[in-house]
Amino acid sequence: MKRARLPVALASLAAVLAVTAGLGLAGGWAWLTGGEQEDLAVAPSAFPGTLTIRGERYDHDRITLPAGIVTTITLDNQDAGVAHNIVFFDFGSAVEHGGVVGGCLSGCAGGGRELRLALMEGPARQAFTFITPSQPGEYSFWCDVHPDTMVGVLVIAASPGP
Ligand SMILES: [Cu+2]
Repeated sequence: MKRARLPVALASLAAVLAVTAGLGLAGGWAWLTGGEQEDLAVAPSAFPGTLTIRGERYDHDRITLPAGIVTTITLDNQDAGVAHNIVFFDFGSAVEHGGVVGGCLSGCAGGGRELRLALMEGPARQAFTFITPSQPGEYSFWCDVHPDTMVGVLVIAASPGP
């Protein structure tokens, strides 16, 4: 029964994303993560792909993605005249971290593999493509300039069982 309902859930999800794209993604994401999780089996990969910064805040403080996939996130800094970036840490909190996550394929600072973007003064956008960590768990992220207020967690979901 669950499998038969999946296409409906996908269609609903697409509709929700289409609608929320014009209304502000934060509300849509809250709706997606607030309930209906049993039907929305695709929710772990439903992050809309753009992380917006406004008023020295990320519009998502929790990004859930599957393990070991190639994905692209666009960082959209809308704070005019204010420099921001994003960096992802290996484990633990942003304060007690174990180093920067690797796996960046393009768009990261200095062309390196570390998942750290160069500081950019808004308004500006930067897309970066990376391989998500293979190890499920929580990876903190922050802005190097505002580590007290601009923090969040990248949740790497375990791959679904057979
Ligand atoms: Cu910042």
